[in-house]
Amino acid sequence: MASSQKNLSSFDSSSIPDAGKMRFGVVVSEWNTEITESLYNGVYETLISGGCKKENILRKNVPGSFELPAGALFFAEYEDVDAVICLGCVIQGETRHFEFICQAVSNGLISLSVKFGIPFIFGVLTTNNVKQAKERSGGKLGNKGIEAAVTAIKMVALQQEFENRK
Ligand code: DLZ
Repeated sequence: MASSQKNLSSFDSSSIPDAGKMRFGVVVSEWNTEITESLYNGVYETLISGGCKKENILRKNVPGSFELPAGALFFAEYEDVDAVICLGCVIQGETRHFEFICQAVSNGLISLSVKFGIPFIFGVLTTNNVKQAKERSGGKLGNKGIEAAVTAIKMVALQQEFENRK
């Protein structure tokens, strides 16, 4: 289903694993801050309602989305976290910044997942305009922050499932 018709935040809350013993890093880009703050609120509320303790949600800001992989790397190197959620909003402009930033972030995060063996979640809106971004950060198409938090919880639970079978 195309995202224009789907509420990105619709999920079955009974299928979300308990996040009571999980610890998350959240990296938030300061570009398009109104949007990224809404994404963060979605992440925070979803982690808390999933059972995560306040003190186990560690937040750091970075100047723009291009810096998200570096911020995520610092979490992996210096903090004991189970997953890192990266939040940004890249809006198509008149230059080619858009494609370079989006590619760098997605490639950077997948490389980090492979290097550190923990989930790095891509909570970055890549839209044509501010209207589309607002619709996806608490508007009529839900909040991608919620989706990012649910994905993080599910991926940590999956990893723990494998580890518990050792
Ligand atoms: C420079 C730039 C531009 C043009 N657009 C965005 C954007 O829409 N969203 C975003 O998160 N960041 C943008 N940036 C900033 C870059 O991500 C980065 O912070 C700078 O290029 C410095 O490395």
